[in-house]
Parts: sequence; C-alpha cells; structure tokens
Amino acid sequence: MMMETSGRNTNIETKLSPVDLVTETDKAVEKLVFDELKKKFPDHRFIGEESFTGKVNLTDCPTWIIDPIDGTMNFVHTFPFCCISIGLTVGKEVIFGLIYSPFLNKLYTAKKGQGAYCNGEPIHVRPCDSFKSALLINELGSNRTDEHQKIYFGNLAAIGWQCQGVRSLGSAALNACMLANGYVDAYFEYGLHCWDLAAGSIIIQEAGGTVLDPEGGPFNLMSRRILAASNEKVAREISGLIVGHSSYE
Ligand code: LIP
Repeated sequence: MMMETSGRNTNIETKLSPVDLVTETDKAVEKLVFDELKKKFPDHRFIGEESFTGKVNLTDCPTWIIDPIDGTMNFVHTFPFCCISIGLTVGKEVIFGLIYSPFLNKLYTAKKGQGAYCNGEPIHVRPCDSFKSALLINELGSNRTDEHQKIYFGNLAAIGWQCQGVRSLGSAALNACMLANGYVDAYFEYGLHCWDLAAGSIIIQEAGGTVLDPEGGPFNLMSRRILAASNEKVAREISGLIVGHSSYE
C-alpha cells in the first residue's frame, strides 16, 4: 500500500500542526494492521496514531502500539525514510518491536532479552568513546510553537557544534534503527508520541544501546521525548549539554 501510493496522495489532512500530516494510506495501513492483529489477539489492547483521540491510556494489559506510517512527511514527498512501526507492551514495558521500511527493504525486529536484528541478521550499536566523535540525529519535529522553536535551536546551537555532525531523517522509528545498526551514535528528540518510540526503544536497547529521558532519568514511553546513544557515557554527556527541555505534561 505504501509503495503504491507514496507521492500520489490527493487527500492530505493536517492534525496537531500544519506539518503534522495524515494521508488515506496512514489510515488504511493502520486498519489493516489492527484487523490482522485483532484476529490473532482479540483480548489485547491497541493504540494507533490514526485512532488517537486526544489521550493515550497505556495499561498493564498486552498492548500493541502502532504507527502505520512513521515519516508521513517523507512519504508524501517520496523521501524513502518512512516505515511501519509496531511495538508490544506488557505491564507498560515494551517487549517486542518491529520496524519495516518497504522503500529501504529493511525489517528491524527485537524481542526483550533476545537481541536486535535487521533482515534476520544481528545488529549492534557501534563503539563511541565520547560525544566529540559522534554523529548525532536530531529532528525539528512537527511541533511548531514559538516555545518549541526556541528550545530546538538553543539545543542545536549548544550541542550540534560539539560533535562531528547532525542528521535528520524525518522518521523517529528509522532514526532509532540507524543508531541500533551502528550508522550513528546518538539521537534525541522532543514532541514524539508513544507510537513513534515503542518499537525503536527496544530495538536500540537490544542492539546494546542506552535509552534515557533527556534530563537523565529513566526513559518513559509516555513522556514524548527520548535521548538515546550507543552507550550511557555518551547519553549522559548529551544530557549535560542540553540547555532546554520541552515538556508535554
Ligand atoms: C514523525 C516522526 C518524526 C518527527 C515528527 C513526527 P509521523 O512521525 O517520526 O521524526 O520529527 O514530529 O512525529 O507523524 O510521520 O508518524
């Protein structure tokens, strides 16, 4: 469905901001994934980006958290970094993650305690001694408020100059995979949702990486922010450099 319709979307709507897009394909993919999973797991709960009605209630029950197209802006523009992202939580903890990009032909998977894989091959973060030798991913995000703008550019100025380079791919899930695969060393972003983060967070951890809250505490899937790196030292270096934190309480 994604490959047939990328760049050909005629009915593009906006959601929380003018750059937060949704297409008919986002909705159709979510319905397909929900319908198929519900056949196998009728008692499980489901959270999906396109079924979001304003408040996400994550419980201890087994819950599938789905972003049918992560990187919808890329999808609309035919930039090939977009994917399906599916996470499964039990007791509010992510125990399984799957990220599939049909355009890149990459399937990333991870189960708790069983490692991370790309197209069936084990993947690992790469060693990184310090942030000054790191390649970092950071995103503008789709929140375009004045407050977020100030925080975003303040952080970019404070942090971007301290490492070897900053990249933005436009898909939180694939950003996580780039870190897990050892292509970059760190990633942080504010304003995301649990469906952007669920699968990616376990794939990073199972690939040997560290996932934290940007303020240095434990990662919280529902906090709408992430700081991840190939190891805890680099994650804590970045946390110490961040000058402004967007909060979505
Ligand atoms: C997008 C993310 C992207 C982020 C955007 C948006 P969507 O997800 O993956 O990295 O910067 O704010 O949340 O909306 O395309 O599923």
